[in-house]
Formats: sequence, structure tokens, C-alpha cells
Amino acid sequence: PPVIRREDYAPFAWAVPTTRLDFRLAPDATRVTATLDVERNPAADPSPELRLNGDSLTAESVTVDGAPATWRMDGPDLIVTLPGERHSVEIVTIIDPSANTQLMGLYASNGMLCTQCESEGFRRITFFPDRPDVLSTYAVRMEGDKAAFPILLCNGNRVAEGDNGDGTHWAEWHDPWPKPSYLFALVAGDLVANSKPFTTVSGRKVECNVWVRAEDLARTDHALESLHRSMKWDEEVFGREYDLDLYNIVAVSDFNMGAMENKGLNVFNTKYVLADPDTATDADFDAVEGVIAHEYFHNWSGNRITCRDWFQLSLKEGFTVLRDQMFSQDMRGEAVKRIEDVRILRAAQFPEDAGPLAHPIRPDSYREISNFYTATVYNKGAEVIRMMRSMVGETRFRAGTDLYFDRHDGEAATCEDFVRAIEDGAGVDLGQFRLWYSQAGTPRIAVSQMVEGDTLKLTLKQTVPATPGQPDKQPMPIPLKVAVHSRSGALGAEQLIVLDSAEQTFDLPLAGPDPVVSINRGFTAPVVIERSLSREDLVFLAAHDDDPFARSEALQELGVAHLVGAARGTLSAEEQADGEAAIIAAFRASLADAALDDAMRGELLVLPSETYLFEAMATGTQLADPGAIHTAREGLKAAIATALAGELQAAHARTSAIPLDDPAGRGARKVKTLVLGLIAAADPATAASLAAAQYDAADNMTGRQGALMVLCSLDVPEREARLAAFYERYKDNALVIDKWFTLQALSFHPDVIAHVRKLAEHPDFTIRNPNRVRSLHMAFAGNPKGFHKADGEGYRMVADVILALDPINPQTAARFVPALGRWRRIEPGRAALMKAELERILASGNLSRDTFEQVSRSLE
Ligand code: B3K
Ligand code: ZN
Repeated sequence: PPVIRREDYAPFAWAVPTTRLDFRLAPDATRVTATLDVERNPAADPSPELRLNGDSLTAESVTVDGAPATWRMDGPDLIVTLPGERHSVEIVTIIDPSANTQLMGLYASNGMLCTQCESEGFRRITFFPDRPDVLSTYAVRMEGDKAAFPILLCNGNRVAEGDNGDGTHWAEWHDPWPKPSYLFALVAGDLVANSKPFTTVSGRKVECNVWVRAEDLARTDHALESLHRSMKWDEEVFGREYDLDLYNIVAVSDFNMGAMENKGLNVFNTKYVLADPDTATDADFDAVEGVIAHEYFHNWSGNRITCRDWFQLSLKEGFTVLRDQMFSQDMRGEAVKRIEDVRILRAAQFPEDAGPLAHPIRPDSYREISNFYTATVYNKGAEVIRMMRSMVGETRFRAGTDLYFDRHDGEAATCEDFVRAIEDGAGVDLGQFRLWYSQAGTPRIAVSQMVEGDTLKLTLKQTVPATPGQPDKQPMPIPLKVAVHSRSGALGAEQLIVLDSAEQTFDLPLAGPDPVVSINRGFTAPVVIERSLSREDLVFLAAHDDDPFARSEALQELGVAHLVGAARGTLSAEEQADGEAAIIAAFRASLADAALDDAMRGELLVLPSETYLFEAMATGTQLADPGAIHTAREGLKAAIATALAGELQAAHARTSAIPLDDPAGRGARKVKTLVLGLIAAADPATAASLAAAQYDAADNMTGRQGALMVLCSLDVPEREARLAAFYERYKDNALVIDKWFTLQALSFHPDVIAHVRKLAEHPDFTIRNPNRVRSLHMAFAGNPKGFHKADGEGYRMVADVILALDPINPQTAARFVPALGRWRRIEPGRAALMKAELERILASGNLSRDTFEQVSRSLE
């Protein structure tokens, strides 16, 4: 497959002011007639040929201005010869949605028909200039069987409908806003809506609908309320008002991603729509709210202003992730949400940035764009814009985004356009800052300090590690919020410093004797801080820092230092004991601190994840040993639980007594399951009976799932009984059965691989449904113990899944590759086994573009 380069961008030779589409819907043969009004683009090199992208399409007929056309195929694309300045091109294609297992283009899901076009799915529906810089106004007519497809939806507004009287009916839709083809959507199915109008700030009434199958209607209120909250928030915080009279959301059960922001017609994975306390956890509720918000915010950051080309993906995704994170921070509390987002960044993006698939947030080349919907483009992209916001402050940032929305409304823009709008609107020079768009790799900052009189001299040295294709890096501007506290208890004031050269010393005022530096407060920059603060200083910060984020960071730092030392086997017996004692003391303090609420307490009781420890252990020339990390982490959990047995059981009892609808209930449920997990590490029998009791008493999914999670890792009789009860209770609910698969795939049970193999044979398992594949196999690939089993059986199983899935759904198959791609930073025994699996995949031949690109890059 060819490599596509950002520097090769050229505008398209033709404009397509209007597009008419006519669909005769049938599950196995849908007839599509597309009429494109085209005219020469004066801004592009003239060409007598119009290249229309196709993917697995054949043209039934092609006419130009009503007469047979001169056309030919060039690989998958259709090339039409056009003599004049302006023409009308009509093309007929016939597609088979029921055979579409890739879930790109028009496909069948659970009896309905729906579309997914981003990035290049529209070309599987009809021949079209399927690139985001070709904006067109769409008029769509669809016709189909009335019983099978009583509801017919498309982008924009419904302008006409009718019944043919022969069992078929039709509808016509018009979207007044010009859009790229990737935002096209159509849905036909037997759906019901939960509706509630929203009145915009200027007084316009918007009909909001959440469309689902009838049996799911009772679980749609949270999604609908989340939509209303998002609409209001975007008006207040970014000054963005909705621009159609209708906002439709449809839930489908077969979906490659979370959701899709199609103009006026979002298509969602059911997982991010359906929620009630009996079937969804508190985390699921948060995820629904976050994804609903994300897709809604795209209406401005993505749809009104779209991307010039796919290299600019972070323009819409990074910005929209930042917007949804800010929204959720406002809805649910700033610190806890920030801690969660940083945890995700470290678990997903840092490893990506340190591995063979590392790429800048604005990539320079790709073979398959689907492989670039990454944590780097999304989450690091959000961090980069968050840094701009931290540097200029809220008010000036808003002036910058106002200018951006105003200046580029209706355009297909670039990341450069965004940066320039922030520069002009906020009045800031982001010249050097642009390096964040072009350089990959997580910067590392070495910290040293010296006291001189009443000043602390803080010396920071930055290095940006080499990444594939980028051996040498330049220093980047790194904004860091810092405060210099005193061990006497006096807290220093927070200030923002910007490290913009390789090495720099900052003079900071002392708050008192024995300074302790709190750095990167609130995680102002997506970097790794390298320092060796004493255990006492970290314990001090964990207990006293006035920034709750910094408190949790101090505890993480304490845990990482100890666990990496333990995994490397470099701790003396005394260091081992002292490290454990410090962490135990910090946990004891968190459990006892009456000033903390449980939501924050819960964050403080989370030990660094194995993935994060893997990153911390594999630094410089050192390699990670997943086996040693697992043993060290489980050992620490056991030590904590042995020392704090009474406190943990008391915390479990206290939190168990807080009722479901108490405002403190969410935090309590989090703490309850965390302490149960700790107890299990030291005292499986007690944990098993507490977990069984928690399961039996639970009146909500959070408590039930938490209990079952703990039971799943234990070899106890309570395990089987509760798993069976859970299955029996929820066997008709696909999303909950996904949880049942996931809990077993993620467990630390000694037989986890055998369990996963058996589950893959379960009648409810199907490799054709992405949620199910993710619930079993993707979960397993993220199980640090099972996946990294020393004999390579876990690697083999994941490689087998990639090979089996690739011909069916390449996008989802390729998403398994990064787990194996981490081999270079892992101890030699496992590395060889992982590499051998990648080579086996590559040797099998006939791979999709998606999987080929990821596997070959992982072996380079
Ligand atoms: N924009 C979509 C992603 C679609 C990816 C298709 N390969 C979802 C989102 O980020 O909102
Ligand atoms: Zn998005």
C-alpha cells in the first residue's frame, strides 16, 4: 500500500456545490443514485478529469449532463472526463449492506441499516471525492420497506415524506450546511425516540431525539439529559449555539468506535447511550455523558470547521477532547476528572509515544488513516491545546477560540490555522510552541534544586527522546505550574513557569525552611518529571499539598519509585521495608483524612497501573519485566492490606452503608471496591465472603460489577456461583454480557488463558461484533498478567485473533497490534516471543492495509 504524505496536499480540481442522493434501501442490494453538480475549482490546477474515489464499488451507469459519459476505472477509483466548466454527473451503484462486515459505509446492524463514513467510508456507498476539503450541500431521498424500516433518518431536516401504498415509504432530507462526505449519515430501522426540546440561547427550539430499539427506551434519559447539558455548556463556555432545528442520536449495537458526529445525526455505539443504575456503572454513566458531549461539541469543532486533510485530524479531535474534558470537569469536579484523564494519557498515550508507532499529533505520513485515530492525536492533542490555554489564561484563550470559530467558519482548516487564531486572538507568540505539532515523543524533565538565601534555584533540563523518523529533537516550550512548599507546613504560592530551552534555572521564593517543590501541578504539561524526592517529602506532599492533583501525583511517585526498584530487584531489605512503610502510612492517612471526600479518597487509593510501571521501568537502556512488575505490585497490595486490615474492613463497612442515591454514594462505591481489591491481596477468604455479600446486596451495577471483579481473580467457590448468577440475570442484555466477558478476561486468575479460550467458544461470543471482541480479546490484551504470561501463550492468542479478524474487520484487527508492538522495551525472553508473533502475522500475507501498516512499523 502506498504512503500518503502531508506535504503532497493539493486542493481538489473540482468543487461539488450540491449532491443529491437517492437510496432504494434493501439489506442485501441497496441501489444508490448520486447526482453531483460539479464545477472547476479556480484555486486548483485545472484538469479535464474528475477522480471519484471508490472502495469495492462497481458503477452500474455513469452519465454526464444526462448523456453517457467517458469514464474509466483506475484501481478502485472512477475517472470521468469532463470537457467543460460545470457539469452534472450521475452515477448508479448497488451495494450489499448485509455483507459489510467492516462496518464502514452502509451496513446492517441488528435489523437496521446505518452508516459510518469517517474517514473513508463514503466511497463504499458511492463514487465521490471522498476527502474532507470537498464540501457539498446534500439533498437525500430514501425509500424502503415500511415494516422493516419504519423510521428513515438523515442529516439536516426532513422536508417531505410519503407512503407508496405498496408496503414501502420514503422520506426526503435536506442539510443546509455544506459538509464533507465523512459527515454524511443515514439510518433506517425500527426505532423509538426519547425526545425533549432544547431552547437555545437565542430562543430557537431544537427537537432532540435519542433513537433506540423499543426495549432500550427506558435507559435513554441520561443520554438525553447529557445532550442538553452539553448544549447549554457550549453556549456558556465557548459561545457556541446549535444551528439546526433537529438533533438526532441513534444507538447501534455494531460499531467500530464510540460514536460519530455526523451533522445533525450522530450514530452511537449503544455502550455510550444506554445507562440505568441496574445495568451501567458510575463509570459508564460518566462515559455516556463524556461521549455525548464530545460528539455534540464536534458540531462546531469538526463540522462547522472541518479538516483540510486527515493529517489535520487533531484539529478537530484534540480540540474536541479538550472541550469534553473541560465539560466533564465542570459537571463532576475538576481534580478527580483531571486525575482520571492523566491516568488515561499515561496508560494509552505515553506507551504509544515511546514505541514503534510513535507519531506527532499532526502526523507526516500514513498508509491507512484509520490507524491514526490514536491516543496521541486525541489525548495528547488535547493536552497541547490545554497548554496553550494554561499559558494565556482562560479569558485570552476564549478570545483565541472566538477568533478561530469566526475566521474559519464554513472552511476546511489546518492545525496551523488554529494556532494562528490563538496567537492573534490571545496575543501570544506560539512560534516555538508549534514544535508540539511536529515532534513526537514524551519530553522528560530532570529536576534539581539549590537554596540560595531566600530563593530556591530550580534547574530543569528537558530532553525529547528520539522516535521513529525523528532522531534529533529541539527543546519545546513546556508550561509548568509550580509551588515551593516548606516542610514546616507553610505552603508556597502557585506560579506558572515556561521551560523553553534545553536547560534553565528559575528563581522561586521560599515559603519557609526545608523546601519541597510541587511541580507540574494539575499536569500542565504532558511530560515525565524525573526527580528523586525523598520519601518524606513525597509523604508530605501526599498529605498536605493544596493542589489535590499534586497530592495524588505524590502518591503515584512514591509508588512508582518503590515498585520499579522492587521489580528491578535493586532494593535492599531495609529499603523495601521503608518504602512499604511509607506507602502504608500514606494509605492510612488517606483512609483516615476526614477532610477528603470519597471520590478523592478513591483516587488516592489507586496504585500506579502495571502499564505505567512498565513505562517507568523501561527507561533509557533499561527493559521492562512485566512478570516482576506484577509480582512487586501484588506484593505491595498484600503488604498494605496486611498492615491496614482493620482500616480497610472498616472502610468497606462504612461505604457499604451509604445508599445508592446519596450524593456521597458515587465516591463511596469507588472506595468500597478499591478496598475490597486490596483486602483480596492479603486475605482472599475474607475478601471472597465480603465480595459475595456485596454482590448479593447490591442494588446497582457499580457494586455488583466491583464485587464480581474481585471474585474473578480469586480461586474460590463464590466465583463460579456469582458469575453464573450474573449471566442468568443479564443474558438478554448485550452490554452487560460484554461486562461478563471483560471481567473474566481481565482477571488475575491463574487459569485466565484457559477461561478466555473457553469464552471464545461460548454461544454468545461472535467475532463479528466489535463490542464483543473488545469485551473479550481486547480486554485480555490489556491484562498485564495473562497477556504477558512468560511462555508466550497470551501473545499467540492475540496474534490468532488479529489473523482471524483481519479479513472481517481490519480496523478493529489493527487495534490489537500495538500490544505486541511493545516488544523492544521488554525483557529479551518475552520480546522474542512477541516479535515472533508479529513476524508470523506479517508472513501470513494478504493482510489489510490497516494491519499491514501497524505490523510492519512494529517490526522496523
Ligand atoms: N470522529 C469519530 C471517529 C471516527 C473514526 C473512524 N475510523 C469519533 C469521534 O472522535 O468523535
Ligand atoms: Zn471526536
